[in-house]
Amino acid sequence: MCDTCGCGERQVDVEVKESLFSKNRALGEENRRLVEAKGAKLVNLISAPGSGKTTLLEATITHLMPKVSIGVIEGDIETERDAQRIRATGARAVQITTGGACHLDAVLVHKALHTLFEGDSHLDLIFIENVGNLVCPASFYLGEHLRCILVSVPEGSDKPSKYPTTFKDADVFAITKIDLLPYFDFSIDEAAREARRINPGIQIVEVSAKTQEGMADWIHALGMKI
Ligand SMILES: Nc1nc2c(ncn2[C@@H]2O[C@H](COP(=O)(O)OP(=O)(O)OP(=O)(O)O)[C@@H](O)[C@H]2O)c(=O)[nH]1
Ligand SMILES: [Mg+2]
Repeated sequence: MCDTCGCGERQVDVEVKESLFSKNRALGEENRRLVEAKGAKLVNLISAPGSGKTTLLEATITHLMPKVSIGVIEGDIETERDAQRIRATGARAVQITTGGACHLDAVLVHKALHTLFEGDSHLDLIFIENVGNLVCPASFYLGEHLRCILVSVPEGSDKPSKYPTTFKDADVFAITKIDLLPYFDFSIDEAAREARRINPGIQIVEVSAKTQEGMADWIHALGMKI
C-alpha cells in the first residue's frame, strides 16, 4: 500500500462499492421476480430534476387508465408532493423520501413494491420515478424491465455526450417538453446521434406532456397502446 497518495484506501473503496452493487443487483432481480409473479411490468424513469417525469406520468396515466391499472413508486429527497399528484389521477402511489440520498436502491423499491401490492391489488404497469438526478440512479438496477432516460428541451442536446454512462444501459430516451423547441437551440439530431453512438439499440421518442404531441409514440415505447 502507498502511504503518500492513499491508493490502498481507494482499493478498499472499490471493493466496498462492488459488493454494494452486486447486493443491489441480486435484490433487483428479486424485485423483478416479484413484479412478474404479479403479472406486472416495471419501468424506471431517470432524469435530472424537473425534466417532466411526474407530468409525463400524469399524462400517461390519463391515456391508459382504467384499461391498464397503474401503480407508481415516487422517489424524492423530501415531500409527498409527487405521490399526491399521481393519486389525484386515480393511480396508486407510494412515496419514498430518501432524506438526502440522490437515488433509489433495490431495497427501498422492494419495500415500496410490497406496499403497492397490499390488499392483493392488481397492477399491470408499475413506474418508478427515480430521484431527480442524471448520474447516480443509473448505477442502481431496481429490477426494471424498461429503463427510460428523459432529457427536456431546456436542458440542451449535449446531455447524452456529457452523461454517457447514464445512456449506456437505457432502453428508451425520451426528449421531453418538445413544445419548447422554438424557444431553445436544442438539436434533436445531435441528441439522437449521440445517444445512438453510445447505445445503438436505444429507442428515441419526442414528446410533450403539455400539448400531448408524441404521446402515442411514448406509450408505444412502453409496450402499450392507447
Ligand atoms: N412546456 C412544458 N413544460 C412541462 C412539460 N412537462 C413538464 N413541464 C413543466 O416542467 C416543470 C417540472 O415538471 P415535473 O413533471 O414536476 O418534473 P419532474 O421531473 O417530475 O421533477 P422532479 O420530480 O422534481 O425531478 C413543471 O413546471 C411542469 O409544468 C412539457 O411537456 N412542456
Ligand atoms: Mg417529479
